[in-house]
Amino acid sequence: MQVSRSPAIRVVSPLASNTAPQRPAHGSAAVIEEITAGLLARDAHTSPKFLYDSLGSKLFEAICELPEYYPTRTEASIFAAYGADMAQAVGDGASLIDLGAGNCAKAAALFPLLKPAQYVPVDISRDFLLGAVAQLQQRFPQIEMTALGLDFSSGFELPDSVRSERRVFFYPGSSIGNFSPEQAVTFLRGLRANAGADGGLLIGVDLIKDHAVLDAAYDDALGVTGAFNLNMLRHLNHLIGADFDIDQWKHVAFFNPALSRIEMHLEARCPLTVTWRGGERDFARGERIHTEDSYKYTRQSFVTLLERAGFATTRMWTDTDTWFAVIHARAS
Ligand code: AVI
Repeated sequence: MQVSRSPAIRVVSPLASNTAPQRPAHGSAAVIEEITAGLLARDAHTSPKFLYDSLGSKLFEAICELPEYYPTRTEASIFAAYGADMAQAVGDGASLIDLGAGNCAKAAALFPLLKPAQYVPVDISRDFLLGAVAQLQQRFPQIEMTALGLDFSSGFELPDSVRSERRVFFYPGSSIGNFSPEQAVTFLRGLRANAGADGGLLIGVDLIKDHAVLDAAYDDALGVTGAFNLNMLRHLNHLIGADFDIDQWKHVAFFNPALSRIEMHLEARCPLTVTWRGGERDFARGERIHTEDSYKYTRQSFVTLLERAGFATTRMWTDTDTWFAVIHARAS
């Protein structure tokens, strides 16, 4: 049960001389400020981007292998079954801009069918991208490749090195679900502006299904998703010099049908106090930190969202259970 009461908050000046030695904070001033604001909010929350330090990224890879986590394998089955159809919808010779490309494997599997003229993988970790792209370039020498290391989630503009004709954004994995619907429209409008009049979008979207299936996908029997969520506390300890004790917190995840989203929280197992560089907060037993949302759509609700962002859906492919959809849309 979520305890809803005014939090006991003490804001401590970062420069104040405390008797207890402060743990070092490794985040920038802006990061410390962002996290502090979330932790001191009445309903404490943190951005899901803090789930992904190097261990968090490995735990997410492990999640994708779990029997309960259907999105990865379901989307892969749709690409495998309908890749040729998708290539026909997209058309060859496009500039394929892969958002959150990681190891570039999803896009690379489609290259023989999509035959892009240019491949532009975008990821926050440029060093990781460069290694993956060097290998890909050897396998596909005919495709021009330009890696971009940037955080695309908060708006971006493509550099001139990206061809201006036939820009097609590739956004698989249902990461669009980690934005609220309003944020998603804003984000997609940004893609529409960058795509230009002849551009498009190939996107993976997770669909509403049996709630038990959804709950299990975010609260697996092995506890990998729990470790992924709890690992955020280790990451926060590093970033803001906090003293979160992992043992005092538990992973909570459930589908909220009213908002059509999975919610992930970390719940205090006992009354406790957390201190960090510049702040301190008491948490009651049962009080939570909201760490992530993962919105689920109906096919129609996502088409409507795309329309609000200036895209017209041309094709949609799903698995036989209609658990997941891949959509091609063009600028309208
Ligand atoms: C990255 N994103 C699409 C995942 C999701 O399903 O929302 C993140 C995740 N969180 C817990 N499990 C997976």
